[in-house]
Amino acid sequence: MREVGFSTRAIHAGQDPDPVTGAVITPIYQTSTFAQDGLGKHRGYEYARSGNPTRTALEQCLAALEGAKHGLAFGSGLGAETTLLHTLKSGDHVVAMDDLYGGTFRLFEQVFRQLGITFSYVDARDIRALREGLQTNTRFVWLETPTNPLMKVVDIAAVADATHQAGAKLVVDNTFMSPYLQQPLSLGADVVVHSSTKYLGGHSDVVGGAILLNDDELASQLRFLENATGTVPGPLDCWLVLRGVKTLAVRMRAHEANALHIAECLERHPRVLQVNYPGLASHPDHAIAQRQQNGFGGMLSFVIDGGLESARHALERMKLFTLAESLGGVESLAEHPATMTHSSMPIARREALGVSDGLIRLSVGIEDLEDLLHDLKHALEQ
Ligand code: P1T
Repeated sequence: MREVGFSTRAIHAGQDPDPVTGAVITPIYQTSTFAQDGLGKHRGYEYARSGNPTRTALEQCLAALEGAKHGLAFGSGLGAETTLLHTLKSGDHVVAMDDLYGGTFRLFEQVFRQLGITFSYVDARDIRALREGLQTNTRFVWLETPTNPLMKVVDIAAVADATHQAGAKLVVDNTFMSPYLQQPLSLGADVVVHSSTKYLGGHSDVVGGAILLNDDELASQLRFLENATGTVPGPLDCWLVLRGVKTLAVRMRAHEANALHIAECLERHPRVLQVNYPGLASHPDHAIAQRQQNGFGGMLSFVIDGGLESARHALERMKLFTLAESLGGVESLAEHPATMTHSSMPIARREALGVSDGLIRLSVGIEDLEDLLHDLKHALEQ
């Protein structure tokens, strides 16, 4: 069959008109249970923790977008990660990228470490360091790329090779790029994780997560665990993400156009010490970003001179950029990683990484560029 394009999949995959009523949009099956026709006879759904048609539509759509055989939707990004980590057992080891969402780090260190799973951290841009970090009991190598909040870009194909040679699986958190800008499975990753709260939903009105993969055995283990542990999303939330992904391509292009321009302006600003945006030629990972991504996205971070007080002043002066955690919505957000999204990381670790007090992270929305630039210029005045 002829393969259709990304937006066609986003709008139609898993979303045939409703067979009973002809409804063009997948209904929100707001029900906790499904009538059965007899003992052991049902129509594909029994109890809504185990499955719900709105969730099925979302899972099929997301799988089609990531080029995956299997898709699972979850109640949050961390719910997806939790379920994936439950496939490990005491004594297993995970090598993670050193720069990660603070909540993921907290899940590793404060929840799963207690269960006997060990975690170590490397800058996976350095393949030699990664190889040295792999152990005989390493089950997963776990990456974000670009990373949150420093926007480091990791070579997924090179890491996949090293990971597979060690007999482990590569997990890539693709939240910052979305499947429109990066498809990790096609680069050799084994599992893709998303916080669908972000670009997939796209409108800051839902919390959700997803896992996409090709491995049949791991997929069925995850389905079992999702049902057994209850990390499921509700039908309305699935529907909101489904609606969001229909416009993913146009939104990502708009986010990127604004972000690139803002990154260039910040780079020239006298109060800005450093800009982390992989679309800038000055970014140390620009070449690999160009090679493995279909664009550079809407996330960036920068360091303002004067540390915490300067960052506080700038963030409190922004009007269009709302001071808030999260990212990926049509509206622009700004946040302070050291005291907000990454506050659960020990200070020494944060400082060693470069998550400094002067670091500000922007999720550049799709408002009019001139208005965003005006807001930032005003915020950066002394
Ligand atoms: O918030 P939740 O849907 O549970 O997803 C967690 C998560 C996972 N992975 C990445 C890369 C993320 O950025 C997040 C959540 N991040 C934020 C809330 C934030 O402001 O960075």
